[in-house]
Amino acid sequence: MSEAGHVVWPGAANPLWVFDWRLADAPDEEGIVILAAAYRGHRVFSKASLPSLRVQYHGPCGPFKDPLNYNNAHPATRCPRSRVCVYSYTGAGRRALSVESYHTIGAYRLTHRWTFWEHGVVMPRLFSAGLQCHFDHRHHTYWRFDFDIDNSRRDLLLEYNNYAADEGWGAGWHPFRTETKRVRNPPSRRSWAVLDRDSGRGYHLLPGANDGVANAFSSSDLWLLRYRASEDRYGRQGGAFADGLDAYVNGGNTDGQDVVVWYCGHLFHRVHEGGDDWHSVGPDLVPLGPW
Ligand SMILES: [Cu+2]
Repeated sequence: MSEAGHVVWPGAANPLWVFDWRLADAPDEEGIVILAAAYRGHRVFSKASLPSLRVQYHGPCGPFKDPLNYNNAHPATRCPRSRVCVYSYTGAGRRALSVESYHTIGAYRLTHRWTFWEHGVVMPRLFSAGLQCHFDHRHHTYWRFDFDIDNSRRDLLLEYNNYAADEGWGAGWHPFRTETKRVRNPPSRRSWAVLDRDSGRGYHLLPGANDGVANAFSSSDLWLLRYRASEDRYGRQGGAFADGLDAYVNGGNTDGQDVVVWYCGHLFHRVHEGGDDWHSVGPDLVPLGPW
């Protein structure tokens, strides 16, 4: 079974966001998938998804790979008749649309939410509560963003560090012209952006305050890849012991190509806080340029 829908928001007369969404069952388990998303008539992603969620214990449990699928999703109060809830609200004076699913896996309770703001900001989030095992642990949350800014051609990824010189993209911005993987560096306010080289439109990816930094279990925070259809494995990406992403970093040209960005947030649960505390991870995606 699955659920799917089409969003034109806030209305057909003057839509800000248009996209399709889908929540599928095993083995295509990658949470709520956003497809063919456009903001103000310009394509942002061809696909955005959460194909891997790996739990690492600081103790004799796991590791686990948790699937987010239709089968372990449940209707929640706001939408009692569906497993995916699509709703609008206003926050800080701005309108937003969220697409959300609530899942249970063993003792874990998980909410996966995509929020699309009227000023173009996108907030993917994973919220987690519940203790499966009485040890501190991290939920490593992998989002895959198949950006197609305007179209699938001519995209480029840049990295910002406050110490870096201006190479023609503005102070602090450095372009990556081949496939690479990166870790967060909060002291230099490290962040990333995907830019369409023709239109100058792009999206700035800002790590969330609780997203943590990679460790040996999850060796990177961001992977920049050239799009290859064979590397979209739906929910089959990696396993409990490895994310399998490093195998995709093999020198592909990413300068003015169709690029894919994987981003990992590391959600930390301290056992002494008990199981009822909800924690969240996820980056903010902020539009850059003339949208
Ligand atoms: Cu947890």
